[in-house]
Amino acid sequence: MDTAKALVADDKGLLAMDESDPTCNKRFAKLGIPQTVETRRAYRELIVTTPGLGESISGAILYDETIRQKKKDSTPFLKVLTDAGIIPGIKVDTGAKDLAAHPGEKITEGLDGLRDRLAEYFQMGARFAKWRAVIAVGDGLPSRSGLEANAHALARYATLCQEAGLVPIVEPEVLMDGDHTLEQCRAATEEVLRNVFIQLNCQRVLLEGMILKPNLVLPGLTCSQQASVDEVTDATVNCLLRTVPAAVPGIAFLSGGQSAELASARLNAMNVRFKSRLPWALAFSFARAIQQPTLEIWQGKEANVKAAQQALIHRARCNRAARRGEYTAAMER
Ligand code: 5MM
Repeated sequence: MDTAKALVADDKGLLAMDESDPTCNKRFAKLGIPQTVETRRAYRELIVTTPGLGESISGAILYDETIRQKKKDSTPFLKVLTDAGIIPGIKVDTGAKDLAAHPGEKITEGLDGLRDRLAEYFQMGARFAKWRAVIAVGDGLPSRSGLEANAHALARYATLCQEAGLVPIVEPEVLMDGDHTLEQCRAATEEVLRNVFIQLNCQRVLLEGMILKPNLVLPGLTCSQQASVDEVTDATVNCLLRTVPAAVPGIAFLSGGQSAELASARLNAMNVRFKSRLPWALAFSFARAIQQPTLEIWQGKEANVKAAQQALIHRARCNRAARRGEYTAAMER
């Protein structure tokens, strides 16, 4: 419970840097950065050594490769993070695979052997974990059985985490891909969250000792009718009020492919308009919306490290300001 509270304290948020090797390589490839263990390590060193990162970031989500890596001078990343006041976390799912007999739907794997892996990560110094379920919206999707299977896996993972002394970040992500409307996303997200909390209760998860990491309620990327910031924030907060128990200390949104600025603006609007009326903290746990500008500036070149770190700290500060309802477009100039 203390760790869960600390992850959303002081208007800070989480930095997701848990890209698996294939995802990290894909992002590198787009920018012409070599896809090697060393470039991935160097990029993660750039992130964890960013001066002042701990002023806006409470926790960093690592990946199995990254949690074992060190700076060039041999200091473990785990030590660098904890010295900066950042709580280390670890992604423990092993990825979303096709769900049998459910065309277009995925199930997240990784429960087999999880108890032993969690014990090892705890012993290494991790204090929270993350598992992501992926839900597509479309014709007949998500199916009831697809929803239930993913919610059940999230809940099994969450109880195992708490048994091991790790805070589970529970991430059911309704994807932005597709032409579905805001209303379809709202309906799917509400159904997903309802199922997730039913399963979390069934599996005896301590709600005070977890963090929810959901999507915002948004129209699909190719939907002809996009939504205003106020429409998105209304739909998102109302959906969460209907489904997330007040005992949960914090909700840390994923960015899901939104631009960095829009993710900050929407988080800000939610906090400006609703903060005083909400039982949980509304925070962030972004990957792309924090890292993308940094990656584009870095381009794999040592000479760009400082500028890339400045971009990272800027996004982290913008999102901390958004938690306070103090983010403005002027901050981007
Ligand atoms: C960093 O991306 C994570 C998933 O990585 P893999 O697909 O390679 O396993 C992902 O779980 C991430 O933590 C969340 O989706 C949040 O990232 P965004 O970019 O949506 O903020």
